[in-house]
Formats: sequence, C-alpha cells, structure tokens
Amino acid sequence: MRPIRRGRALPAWMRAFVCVLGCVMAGPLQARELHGWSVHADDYPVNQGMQQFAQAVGRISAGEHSARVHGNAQLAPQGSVLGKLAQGEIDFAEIGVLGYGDRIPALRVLGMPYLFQDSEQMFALLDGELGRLLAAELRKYDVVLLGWYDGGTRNFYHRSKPLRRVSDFAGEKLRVAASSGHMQMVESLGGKPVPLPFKEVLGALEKGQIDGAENNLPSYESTGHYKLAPHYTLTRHLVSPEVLLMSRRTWEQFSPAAQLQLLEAGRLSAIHMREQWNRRLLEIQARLEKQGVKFHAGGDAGPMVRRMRPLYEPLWASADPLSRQALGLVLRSMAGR
Ligand code: GTR
Repeated sequence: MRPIRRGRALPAWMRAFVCVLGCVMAGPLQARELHGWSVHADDYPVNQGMQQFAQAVGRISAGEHSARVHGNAQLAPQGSVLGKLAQGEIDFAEIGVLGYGDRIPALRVLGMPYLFQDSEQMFALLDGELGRLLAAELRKYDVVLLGWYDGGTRNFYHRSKPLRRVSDFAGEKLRVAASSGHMQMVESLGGKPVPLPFKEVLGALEKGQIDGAENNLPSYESTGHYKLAPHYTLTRHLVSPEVLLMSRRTWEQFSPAAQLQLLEAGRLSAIHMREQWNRRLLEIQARLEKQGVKFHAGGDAGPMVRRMRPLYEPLWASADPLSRQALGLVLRSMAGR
C-alpha cells in the first residue's frame, strides 16, 4: 500500500473541482444579498417589520448575507409575487392573503367577510393551531411562512357619499383585489366590482373609472386615496391577515439551525409590525379628519351579512379537507366568543 503523502498540495484544478463539487452537493447559499418584495412604501408598518427581518438575516449568517426590502412593488407586479417566490426569483415577500384564495383554497376562509371583529380575534387563531395548519399548507406552494402580519380592518370608501346600507351600493363601481370572492362580495351588495392591482387604484380614481374602493386606514392614507374618495364608512366588512413568506428555494439553502433562527426572526418581525401598526392607528383618524375626510358609522351589518351567502355556501360545502379543518377551527372559536 502506498503511504499517504501528507503536506502535498492538490493541484489547483483539483482544488477548484473539489470546491465546486462540495458547493453543489451541500447546496449552501452563496454569499449574496437577498431581495424582499413589498407593495408598500418604506415607512409603512409592513416594510418596517420586513426591514427588521432583513437585519436579522445579516446577523443569522454572521454577516455573510444581507437582505434588502424593495418597496412599492418595484421588484414585480402584485399578481406575480407568489409565482416568483416559488421559482426563487424573489427571496422573501409580504403579501395580503385576500387575493390568494383562488390559488390556495385553504386561505379562502381568511378572506370571508364579517368573520372576525378585530385583529385580536384573528391573531388568537393565527398565532395558534390555525396558523400552524396554514403554514404547513403553504409549504406545498414552495413558500415558507415566517410571520403573520396585520392587514387590519377594511372599510369601504367613496368619492361622494357614505356606503352604509345595501341600497347605497347599487351600481357603484368599487375596486376590489383580484379574487373571485371579493368580486362576489361587491356584486352581492349590488355594486359593480372592478378588480385592479393596488398600485392602479389611485389612477382609476383620478380618471373616474371607479367610484370608490375598500381598504384599511393606513393604506387609505399612505396611497392618498383619501384625497379623491373622502367618505370613509366604517363597514368593518373584513379583518384580514398578511404574511411574510420566504421562497422555499432560498430557505433550503440555509442550515437547519439557521432556518430555526429565521423562523424566530420572522415571528419577531411580525410582533414589531403589529406594534408599529397599532401605533399608527392611534392617531390616523384625527389626522385624516384634519385633511377633510368624513368618517361615517357603519349601518346595521345584519342585511350585509345575509347578502354574503353566495360566498359562505361554497365554503361550507367545500370538499377540500384542509379548508374544512380551517373552517372548523374558526367556527369553534366563534362559538366560544
Ligand atoms: C393593503 C395590503 C396589501 C394589499 C392591498 C390591496 O392593505 O397591505 O397587501 O392586499 O391592501 O388591497 O391590494
């Protein structure tokens, strides 16, 4: 047997080969900048949560990687984000779940109108079993859920009048997120739904293509919609969550120990986001009133809820086991309220 020769360097070509082979087999993330998508501006609570997460990426990788949040949907159009995450073209993103029920049936339950009264009720479920169930489901779509962010309470707003009763909606052109459920919601109220990406709502208001829309107060303010549609009625028809997601492709390039740290960083970023959100809500109504916004109390919700039957019924009848399980958890929590 030939003795092993110690101390003799491998030829350069072989060193390069071993290095490349090692990298391919272990699949580590090459030192680089991770890119995060958000539809909002940099000072919005969502981006503040994401920025905290981005800093944590640097710490977790001991400075090997960095992460950057790109606001205002700069990286890709809103409707393409889930696909781009799945393909690894975007590393992480924060999205509202409302537009995704058509693609991920188990998320449909979270887009149901009049389900939760406030974010506290919603998070009581999402920070527990329901949240875990949906996180497991999302992995099948090649994304990893890192945190439940707050999408707050959504209300309708209009250029010239309050929308309190069902009859107020007749024939009104109202923007909704591009999802069949939300189009049906406006149709059921007698209005004309206009599905549009978030970033196109302002232009549509300016051109008179829509009479109004619906959203939470921080979005209503940050987009400037209040200047063109200053009647904000507290319909409280939706309380919805948002999610911080990482591409599974990016995720799998981190070690199991780093993945645990990323999950914790995502959870903490969601807490930070919710704090920033609640802080913003404290003063927003007074600020908008000074800008001329008229706030109107919502009317009796009963007739509105009854109009939502076409949305609820397919969910009750859903054959998808996960949707049924998710619905069961929500109904059980409602019974306990
Ligand atoms: C915002 C939400 C976005 C998106 C948007 C919309 O409040 O933060 O994720 O859902 O509404 O209506 O498209």
